[in-house]
Amino acid sequence: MSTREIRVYKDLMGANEKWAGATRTLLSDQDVVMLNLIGSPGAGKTSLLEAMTPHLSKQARFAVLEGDIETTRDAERLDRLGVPVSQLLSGGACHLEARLVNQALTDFPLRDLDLVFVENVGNMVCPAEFDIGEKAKIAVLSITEGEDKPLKYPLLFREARAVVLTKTDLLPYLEFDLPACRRNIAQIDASLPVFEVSAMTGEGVPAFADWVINTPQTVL
Ligand SMILES: Nc1nc2c(ncn2[C@@H]2O[C@H](COP(=O)(O)OP(=O)(O)OP(=O)(O)O)[C@@H](O)[C@H]2O)c(=O)[nH]1
Ligand SMILES: [Mg+2]
Repeated sequence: MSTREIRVYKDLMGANEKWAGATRTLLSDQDVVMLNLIGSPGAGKTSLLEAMTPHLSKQARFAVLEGDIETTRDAERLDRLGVPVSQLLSGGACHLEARLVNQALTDFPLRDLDLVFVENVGNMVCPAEFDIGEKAKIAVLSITEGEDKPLKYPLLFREARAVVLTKTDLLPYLEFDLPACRRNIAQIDASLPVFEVSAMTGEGVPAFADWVINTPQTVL
């Protein structure tokens, strides 16, 4: 009688949940809040972090974990501003997994930090499905992507605790319907705060940074 082998791989999400849980415990023990920025490639996530840095660094001690498929380019951008930063390479995956984030966090001096931002791999879909142990997910949507995106990719907007609408300096040049975009976001979750920002002009950046700093952890 011949035998045949069937390999079964399971519980991948379960393993991810365990690492996410370990991270949550690690961060709450050290009283550090971690925010997971999620948005399409080029939505302006790194630019938002760069623009927030002068304002945030006056009020909080923060570090950044940069998620990408390849290169250390984004980490280099934050490093140039003096922000403590590590680059996480996803190995081709479209999202960061909790284990990699946990490993990187254990190398940070968490005792000296109040906040950690994770810039997830540029993607509006996959990262929203994965818990990495963050306190809150933040949706980053640029106005160049179109006002219909919250309706077409609702999971991110269901999971997020806030939305940052980026590149508002381009509003005069686009047919982007801002009120419709706000209505579409509200259709997914009417309680979501929406911040309109331009990393280029700096408009709206302090308001979002203040929200990050002043929002009680219990609300996030
Ligand atoms: N006009 C304008 N352009 C912006 C703004 N923010 C970012 N950009 C431009 O958008 C492009 C992408 O910006 P990034 O900050 O690299 O976007 P990202 O979301 O970090 O991209 P990935 O990490 O590759 O997913 C760059 O050319 C930026 O200069 C903005 O507020 N206004
Ligand atoms: Mg980036």
